[in-house]
Amino acid sequence: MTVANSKTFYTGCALCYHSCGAEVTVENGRVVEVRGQKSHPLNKGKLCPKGEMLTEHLYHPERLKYPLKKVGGKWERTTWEQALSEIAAKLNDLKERYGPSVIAFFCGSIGVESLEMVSLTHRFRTALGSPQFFSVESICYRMRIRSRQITFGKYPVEEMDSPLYVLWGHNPAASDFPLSLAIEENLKKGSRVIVIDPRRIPIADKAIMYMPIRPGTDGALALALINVIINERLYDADFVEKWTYGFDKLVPHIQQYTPEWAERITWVRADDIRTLARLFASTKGASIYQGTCTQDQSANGSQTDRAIAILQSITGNINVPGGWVISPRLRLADISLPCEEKPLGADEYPLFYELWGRKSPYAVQNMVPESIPDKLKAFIVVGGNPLVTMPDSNALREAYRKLNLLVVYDLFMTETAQEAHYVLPAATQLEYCSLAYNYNVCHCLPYIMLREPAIEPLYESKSILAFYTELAHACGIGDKFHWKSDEELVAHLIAPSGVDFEALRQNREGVYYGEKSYRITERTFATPTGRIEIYSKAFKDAGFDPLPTYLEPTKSPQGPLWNELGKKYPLILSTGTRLLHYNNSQLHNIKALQLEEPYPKAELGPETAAKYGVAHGDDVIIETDRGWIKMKAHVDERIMEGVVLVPHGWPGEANCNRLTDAQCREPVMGYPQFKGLLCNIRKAGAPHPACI
Ligand SMILES: Nc1nc2c(c(=O)[nH]1)N[C@H]1C(S)=C(S)[C@@H](COP(=O)(O)OP(=O)(O)OC[C@H]3O[C@@H](n4cnc5c(=O)[nH]c(N)nc54)[C@H](O)[C@@H]3O)O[C@H]1N2
Ligand SMILES: Nc1nc2c(c(=O)[nH]1)N[C@H]1C(S)=C(S)[C@@H](COP(=O)(O)OP(=O)(O)OC[C@H]3O[C@@H](n4cnc5c(=O)[nH]c(N)nc54)[C@H](O)[C@@H]3O)O[C@H]1N2
Ligand code: SF4
Ligand SMILES: [Mo]
Repeated sequence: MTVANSKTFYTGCALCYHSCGAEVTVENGRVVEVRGQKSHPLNKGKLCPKGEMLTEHLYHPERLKYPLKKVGGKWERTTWEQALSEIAAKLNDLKERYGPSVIAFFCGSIGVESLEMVSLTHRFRTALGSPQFFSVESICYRMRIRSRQITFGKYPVEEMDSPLYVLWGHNPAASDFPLSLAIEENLKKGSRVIVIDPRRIPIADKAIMYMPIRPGTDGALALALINVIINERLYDADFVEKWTYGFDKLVPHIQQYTPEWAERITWVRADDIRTLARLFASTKGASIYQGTCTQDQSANGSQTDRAIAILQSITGNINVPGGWVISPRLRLADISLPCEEKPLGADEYPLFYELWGRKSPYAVQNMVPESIPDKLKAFIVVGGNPLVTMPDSNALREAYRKLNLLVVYDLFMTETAQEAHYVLPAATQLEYCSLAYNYNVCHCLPYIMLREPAIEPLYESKSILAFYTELAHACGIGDKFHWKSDEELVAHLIAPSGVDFEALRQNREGVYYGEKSYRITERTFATPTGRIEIYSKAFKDAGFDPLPTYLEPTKSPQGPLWNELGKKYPLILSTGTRLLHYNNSQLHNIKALQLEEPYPKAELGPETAAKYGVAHGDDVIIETDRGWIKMKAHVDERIMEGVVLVPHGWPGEANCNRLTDAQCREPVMGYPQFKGLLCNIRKAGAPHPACI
């Protein structure tokens, strides 16, 4: 039976950054069904368990319905007009008294992956005159983009279809639904998989090699692989000769990093390292999938990213089918206004800030706790939940409590929102027009589509354009926000790309904005030498080793603080393994997903569990020198002994960022060390190890 006023809308699912295509049926003004879009190249008609909950998420009873203001520690309902005029008065007062740079912004992963949210945040912040844009960019993925830009002058990404997938700290079955679908298909056609992970993830059972590795030490493994490939002459000599710079310097430098040296650090057997090097180097089109954030969040992050880029390069696996490919760029309008001041961290982490004269707008999140209240006095948080997801939640919460103004614009009353002075209800991306683009993490699919507005904004929620436009008017800078509708804004943003807004409106299921090409020319690598820079002058000029090196995690059995911490915190901790049913701190309030993943689990091996008096299913306390959390023990022989793995994003006593440390940083780009820390574990209620 067809319903008279039933209509289908096309959209990119915005529950995580993959933006899978979705078809949404609306009847009588209400979304009644959501399906995977069959024609979408990423998800081919399927949705992951999170995407299947789009309707539940949209109509969740806990959605924020109207603006709230905290009065005497309690929430009171207010109007948009009242809230925005009070917020504007505070912003203008702070700006007048201390200058605009005390006003900071935070965009979470939803914030930065939504083109409109990130663009308008930059517009608003620069209209005020503030350089302080904090976001997940200074803890996730941007480091790898940066390290590849430094090496290639561009940003090559892994292909979806490869004859050899090296899953190196990456578990697509949990975190990368489109890639997981592609691997499944390609395994049937003869592709092979190698897994490097402290946990024998399910796909490792189908792999030709599985290598458990001590968390935080991947850089040492990468260096030893380069050593073997060079010394056994397994590299692609023609490619190296023609397209790389500095190989002659790499050869003597890499001699110190033997497989035996790496075995002592990584706990991977030297013979296995040799076997892996041979397998990798002998497969044309092999590709390393290095974990979307795994390698970035370790002490050696940028150097590991560079070493992995060098592995792809010396084996000639750049711009070949299956390997890493430089994808056509989507040119978009930059609507930020000129802002001369530097963001926080620009002086401390210059390579993160500036490359070859081009400046980045990203402030360094790890510096926030120490910068409030002297340097930062107000935060506007959009599409993020920093008090759960950013390093050192206890320190960050204490710092946020000293802010003169905290505004949160979100869908739900998050832990961050609970600390705010004002909470404003956001509309989801089913409620207004926006652009869905598979830009960076897309494995080379130059594909875009509109997110058609399926329904009007619910309750008193507003789109990001309406929020910033009205706030700008209240602040007296409304003339900088002239877009009359969400459609007009998208048309403006997309104009430089060559894809016409009308064409997007007509091709409702999406369009390719460019063609993939494997050609390499003299202009492919936009580095100062015009080649792939194995030897990086940019690193040297910033005071770092121009050839890849290894740095041990700050808190580890071989690190500088072992003598101080090792006795009390003898186990290795890695935080943030992804859960299929949640996205970071999101979706934990959806009943059907709670049934799948009812409680937070700390994963550890049976010998480790026995040694510390812990049984499967026990409530356990995990503790570091920064704090403690409570989870349930998940004892599994698939976990490397001596290691504890915990997910992030759980609220309250299970928030693993109570264990992490904003001072424990990667030296080049200032990222947090989330992988490779030190902890202890005990059954809840058992005496503290220090008391035994
Ligand atoms: N220890 C540890 N911590 C980690 C990690 C780790 O591996 N280990 N991983 C880190 C990484 S890689 C990342 S990217 C971060 C993620 O950190 P965040 O981005 O802070 O985390 P999310 O939970 O994704 O927060 C997104 C917020 O946006 C809201 N939201 C969703 N849709 C909309 C919308 O349309 N409009 C608005 N206004 N809001 C919306 C959600 O309700 C949610 O509150 O977590 C980091 N934290
Ligand atoms: N379902 C779901 N999908 C998500 C997210 C989510 O929360 N839920 N978050 C999104 C975000 S913001 C991001 S950045 C990505 C994250 O994506 P990834 O960083 O790729 O995270 P995972 O896929 O969990 O893979 C991490 C794997 O690395 C292993 N591991 C832990 N420490 C180490 C280590 O030091 N070395 C090595 N080699 N392996 C290690 C873990 O056991 C785990 O299997 O996922 C995104 N997709
Ligand atoms: S992976 Fe799942 S949550 Fe992410 S966009 Fe695709 S369907 Fe949505
Ligand atoms: Mo991330």
